[in-house]
Amino acid sequence: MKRLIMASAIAASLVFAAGAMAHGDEEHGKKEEQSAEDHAAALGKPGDPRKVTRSVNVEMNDAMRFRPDSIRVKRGETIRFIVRNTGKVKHEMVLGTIEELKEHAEMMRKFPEMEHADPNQVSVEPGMTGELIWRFTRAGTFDFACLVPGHFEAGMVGKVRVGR
Ligand SMILES: [Cu+2]
Repeated sequence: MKRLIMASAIAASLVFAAGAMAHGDEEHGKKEEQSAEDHAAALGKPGDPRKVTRSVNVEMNDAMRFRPDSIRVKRGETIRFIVRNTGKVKHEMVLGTIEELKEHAEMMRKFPEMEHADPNQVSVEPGMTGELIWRFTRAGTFDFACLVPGHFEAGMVGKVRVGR
């Protein structure tokens, strides 16, 4: 049942994202760009591993912090986040808008054993390193967070600033 709930939530967000992508990135007015920023597709799309332009190292720790917690990229860059968990509990890095992350954190609190594997997130066991490849197609400030129950609430969040 829990899986079902999450599966349909993911399906809904995928449909949403696919619709936004079909519009294309380039030739649209500011208005649409603004409204697109309200959901996941606003921050880009899963990156092609063959087209990575830069790697960024990120550490996650049991102080409930990302290091760095502020990352700058250029619009159009495909970033390989190399995410190392130096703590003793599992952590994860999930890209999204702060509203989505809040909603997702709420769901994780209700269903703490929920596992998920979306292209905008990577879960990393203690002492391990994971990777997340993302292409940032829009300028703006986006967020990332650890959605292991309690971590988001403890301030395990960061920002990606995408410049033109
Ligand atoms: Cu965490």
